[in-house]
Amino acid sequence: MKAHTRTTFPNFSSWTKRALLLVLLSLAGLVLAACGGGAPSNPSSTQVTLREWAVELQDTTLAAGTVTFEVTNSGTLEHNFIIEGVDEGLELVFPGDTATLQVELAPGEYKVICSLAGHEEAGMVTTLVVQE
Ligand SMILES: [Cu+2]
Repeated sequence: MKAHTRTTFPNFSSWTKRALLLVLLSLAGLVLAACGGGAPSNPSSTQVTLREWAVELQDTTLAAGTVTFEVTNSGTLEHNFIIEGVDEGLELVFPGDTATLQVELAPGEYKVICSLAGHEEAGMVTTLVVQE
């Protein structure tokens, strides 16, 4: 009998703790959900370097979602930045300039090129992998 009265209150207390924990966990879940699926692991922006003759990606694998590319042309010729299968691109980046491009990326494998005549063939091509 004594043991019973001793356990009743602690049981209630641990139930309260469990309920509080559940509330905290679901709040944490809401915060995570508010950030959007996949997006939290993406950097706010990623660097790209264009030069003769390469397209260099700081991150070759990104999570799906909104990505801002900061594209610097460190070469001596004009270049552009095209992600095949994505509507937007940077038509012309002058030597020494940095341009930004914000795009919405769906999961998949993308060919990234400079589409100026002969540049892709000369080596300005790389692959970007976008994961779910
Ligand atoms: Cu080029």
